Amino acid sequence: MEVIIMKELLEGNEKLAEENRKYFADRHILAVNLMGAPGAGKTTLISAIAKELKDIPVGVIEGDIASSIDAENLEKQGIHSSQINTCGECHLDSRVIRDGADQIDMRNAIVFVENVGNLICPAEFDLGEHVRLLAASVPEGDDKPFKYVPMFSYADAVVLTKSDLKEAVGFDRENFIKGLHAVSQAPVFDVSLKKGTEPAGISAVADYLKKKYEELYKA
Ligand SMILES: Nc1nc2c(ncn2[C@@H]2O[C@H](COP(=O)(O)OP(=O)(O)O)[C@@H](O)[C@H]2O)c(=O)[nH]1
Ligand SMILES: [Mg+2]
Repeated sequence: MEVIIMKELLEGNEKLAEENRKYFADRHILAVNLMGAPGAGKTTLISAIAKELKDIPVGVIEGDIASSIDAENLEKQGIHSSQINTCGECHLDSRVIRDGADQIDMRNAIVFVENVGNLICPAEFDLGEHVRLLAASVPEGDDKPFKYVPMFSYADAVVLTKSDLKEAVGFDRENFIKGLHAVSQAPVFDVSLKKGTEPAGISAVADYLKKKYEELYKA
């Protein structure tokens, strides 16, 4: 796999984001910027959504500071993926998204951008996406919407991942929702994708994205 290297912090990110939006529209692509902390379950989520979305192909532009582990794993599952290495930068920018999209070269598809894992920098960079999805995992704690306001207010929808761990870690969902509602009205999807168990809650996320896709391209 040829890994795309992100070389410099972007000037004119907004302009390139608009160009990406046009590029995606020309190809009938719904672009989803998936953000979240390292280990929140982003790659697991993409793979489960791809299985659920049987009639819409899914592609992935993977962003990591180093390695191509996620893209290689997704490719093994038959999910077309490209890998960007940001070389230490804590977010992706619009220019590399275009390179990643060219590499997977898809049409009539939902393309996820798995952003670099953290709850801070990605909320400052428009990539030309249509949907901003935040994976917030239960073990991170129910207080995170109070602490990471820019990220939680940036997201169009929140996937509460690792819901199977609620009891084990004493997660107070009401407090989480209180924090979220103070800054956002984004819908919340509770999902559990624990290895070796039946997936729970994933069809609602897939339906949400399918509806967004159809609103854009099948109206
Ligand atoms: N218990 C549990 N573990 C999960 C769930 N989703 C993901 N994981 C595990 O969490 C770890 C990190 O997942 P990954 O998808 O790589 O996270 P990423 O770094 O955000 O892409 C892996 O060991 C996954 O198997 C879940 O719903 N429940
Ligand atoms: Mg990942």
